[in-house]
Amino acid sequence: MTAQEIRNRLECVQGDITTCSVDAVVNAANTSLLGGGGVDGAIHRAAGPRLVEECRTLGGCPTGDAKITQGYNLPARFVIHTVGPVYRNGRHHESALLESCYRNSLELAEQHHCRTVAFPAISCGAYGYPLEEAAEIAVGTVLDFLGGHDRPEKVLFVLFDRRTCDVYERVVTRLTG
Ligand code: AR6
Repeated sequence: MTAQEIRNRLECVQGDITTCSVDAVVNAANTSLLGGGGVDGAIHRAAGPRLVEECRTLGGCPTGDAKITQGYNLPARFVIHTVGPVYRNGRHHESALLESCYRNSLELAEQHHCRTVAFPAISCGAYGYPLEEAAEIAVGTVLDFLGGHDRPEKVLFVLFDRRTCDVYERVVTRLTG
C-alpha cells in the first residue's frame, strides 16, 4: 500500500462522535470506566444505561489500555473505552501512554473486524494534553498502524470544535506531505 493510499484511509471531521455511524467509536474514559464528563458523558448519555451496566463488569482499565463493549443505543456497534494520560509536564510517560491508547484501541477494533472507527481527541480536554503534541501522536500512531494492517479500513478523527479539527488537518498534511 502506498503512502497516499494509507493517507486516504484517514479523515478529520468536525462533529459529535455520538452521532457517527461507524463500527466502533472510541471513548476517552477514566480508569473506573463508569462514565464522567466530556465525550465520556456524551457517549454514556447517548448509549443509554445498559452501557454503564456492561462497563461495571469490566473492573476498570489502566491508563494506556483499552476495553470494548457494545454500543447499545448509539449508531456505532461497539464502544472502545480507552484511558488517556493526565498531562503533567511531559516527563511522566504521557506520550508513550497516549500512543498506547491509539494502538490498543486499533488492535481491539481489528480483532472485532471493525471496518470503520472514530476517535475523539483523547486527553485533549479535562486531561490537558497540549493539542499539537497530542494530534501528532494520534495521527502518527494511526498512520503507522494502518500501514501494517488492512483493518480498520477507515479511521475518522471526530473533533468537537473547529480549532481542534484545524490542528489535526495540519498535522495530517505535515505527516503525509
Ligand atoms: N464528540 C467528539 N468530541 C467531543 C465530544 C463529542 N460529543 N465531547 C467532547 N469532545 P474530554 P479527556 C472533545 O475531556 O481529556 C471525562 O470526564 C473535547 O472537546 O472528554 O481524555 C472522563 O471520564 C476534547 O477535545 O477527555 C475522564 O475523567 C476531547 O473530546 C476525562 O474526562 C477530549 O476531552 C478524560 O479527559
